[in-house]
Amino acid sequence: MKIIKPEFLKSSDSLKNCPDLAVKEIALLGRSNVGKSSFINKICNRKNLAKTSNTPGKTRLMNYFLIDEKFAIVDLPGYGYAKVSQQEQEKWRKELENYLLKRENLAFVIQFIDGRHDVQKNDLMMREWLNFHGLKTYTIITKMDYVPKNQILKTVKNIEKTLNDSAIPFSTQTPIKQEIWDILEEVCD
Ligand SMILES: Nc1nc2c(ncn2[C@@H]2O[C@H](COP(=O)(O)OP(=O)(O)OP(=O)(O)O)[C@@H](O)[C@H]2O)c(=O)[nH]1
Ligand SMILES: [Mg+2]
Repeated sequence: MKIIKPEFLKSSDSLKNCPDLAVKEIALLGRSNVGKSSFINKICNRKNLAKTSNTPGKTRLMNYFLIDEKFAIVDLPGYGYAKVSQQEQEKWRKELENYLLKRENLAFVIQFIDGRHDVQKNDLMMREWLNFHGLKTYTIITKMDYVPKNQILKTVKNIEKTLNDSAIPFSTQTPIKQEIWDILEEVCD
């Protein structure tokens, strides 16, 4: 797969404001700052299609990207951003759950885990929730360029063990692995 025409479609604050689409969509889920927006830019080979930032909590809306008119990617707000008020976090959690449980276009979720750290408690809680509701989920480990070469295998194995799922390493600094394209292909038919 080679992405030729990626386009930003719209931002949505809730399920009811999500676009009417004729294609399926993939939702990107992970803690703030894990690299979800950077992932979109990398696979689309664009610098600023999705807004990235060193300041966590940049993405507060669900951002829709239409990829070659074949599928959509939804960049979801990162969880675990402490500076957002408790009340706002709770409101967003409800919107997110509503979206994940009811969005008909949703094919599967990709959960992003930061390769520099162990799986965090909120990552695990999120995964348990996804599993409980039977949502199909893939795992991608980000920022692998920070992980020393001799630690890569251990890092991947640790995360796989904690989540009880296979995980694909990823970095904005190195070529994209075929397994990632394989996942994206799945949503095209
Ligand atoms: N070195 C390196 N930096 C990365 C990688 N992925 C993301 N970053 C950096 O990490 C920071 C956060 O990346 P974002 O893509 O904005 O993270 P996000 O998950 O979209 O964050 P929110 O929108 O807050 O949920 C940015 O400064 C990125 O440049 C990576 O693979 N390697
Ligand atoms: Mg983002």
